Amino acid sequence: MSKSAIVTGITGQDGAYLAALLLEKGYTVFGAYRRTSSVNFWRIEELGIAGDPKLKLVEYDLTDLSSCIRLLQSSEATEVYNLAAQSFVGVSFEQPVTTAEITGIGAVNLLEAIRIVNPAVRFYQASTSEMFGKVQAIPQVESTPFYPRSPYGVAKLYAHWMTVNYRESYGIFGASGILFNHESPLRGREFLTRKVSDSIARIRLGKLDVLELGNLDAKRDWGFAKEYVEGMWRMLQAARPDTYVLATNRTVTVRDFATMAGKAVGFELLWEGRDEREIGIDRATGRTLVKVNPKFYRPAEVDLLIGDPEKARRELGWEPKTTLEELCLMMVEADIRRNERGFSF
Ligand code: NDP
Ligand code: GDR
Repeated sequence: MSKSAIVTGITGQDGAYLAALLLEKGYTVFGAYRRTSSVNFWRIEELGIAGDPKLKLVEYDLTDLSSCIRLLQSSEATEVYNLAAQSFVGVSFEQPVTTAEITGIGAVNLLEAIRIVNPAVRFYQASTSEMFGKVQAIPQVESTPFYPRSPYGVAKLYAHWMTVNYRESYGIFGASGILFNHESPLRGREFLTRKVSDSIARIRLGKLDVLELGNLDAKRDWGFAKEYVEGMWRMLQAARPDTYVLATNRTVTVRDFATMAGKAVGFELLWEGRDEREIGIDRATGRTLVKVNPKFYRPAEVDLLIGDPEKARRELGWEPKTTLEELCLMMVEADIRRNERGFSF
């Protein structure tokens, strides 16, 4: 029998890659999106799956339990991947309540819908390395204590524990993937890597003067999103529901990522000054290409993330393949092409 799955957050980066993967595997995919005056499907269009007859786009409201119940009833899906969230850490400080409702309670609405409609449905929760927050161990693994540092991280931690709780209380197959940052040409432009790749492309094309960033010292473990969604799927095919870290086990500063992106288009960035006065200068021309703007600082920062995906490697056979250099080049090249044709997402 052909399988079917619900993917919430179908309009986001991971939703698009996961839908493509599931379609490739023969699934019928119910891509759930929220009602807005103009829905944006540019990512599934870029992947060429928007018109696939096995991709059914369905409107729902994640914050409304009855809507989640109807989503489960009408689709008769056997797997649910909960990727929808207010996912931008910076915004969560400005909108903590909305973030809690979508990113935290939203997951519980789906878990409740599963419990009511069909407890045999397998559930994937998109958990995050932001739950580790203030570093308690290096590298971070599944047993590392959590210490979230943003309303987003706190909301995700609630959803994570509710997933574990539904697993233990009701025997629901609830898997939680603690995914470290994963990026791609489909990343939203508000996130660091895509902001950098898009801005560096525009500087190279003469469409932007300077790239303004916040904390250059933050360190992140960045992988390729397309590989991470494969890990999500594997978690739901496992014999038992569990919690897994997906990461690359390499960490790089924001500054070094910007240097890498500059190199992809022939800039050699040299860094001068400190803190708010730090700038990145192109060696050949002496031109300032990167500046710090404190408006991009966060009230509380996660300084260092690096994850060890050994458990996922051992139990799921999952491992990352694309290097950060390859990923960075892929993103900058995509943004050069997009900017040349005036594409603005
Ligand atoms: P995106 O920000 O690209 O996508 C988020 C999705 O959530 C979008 O489809 C968005 O829809 C949807 N959404 C936002 N608010 C609502 C709402 N009120 N109701 C319904 N849907 C809503 O995130 P990613 O694809 O990068 O990430 C997928 C998931 O994984 C998220 O939960 C994220 O928090 C988590 N995660 C991501 C990591 C990463 O590095 N990318 C790492 C770890 C976890 P719309 O287009 O309408 O805004
Ligand atoms: P993050 O991603 O907060 O790790 O959350 P983001 O790309 O926003 O920030 C990464 C790091 O870069 C620093 N930074 C800046 N960030 C942005 N966005 N813009 C800037 O100008 C800038 N300058 C410096 C940040 O302070 C931070 O340290 C992402 C999201 O996808 C979450 O949903 C997910 O859970 C985590 O990754 C894992």
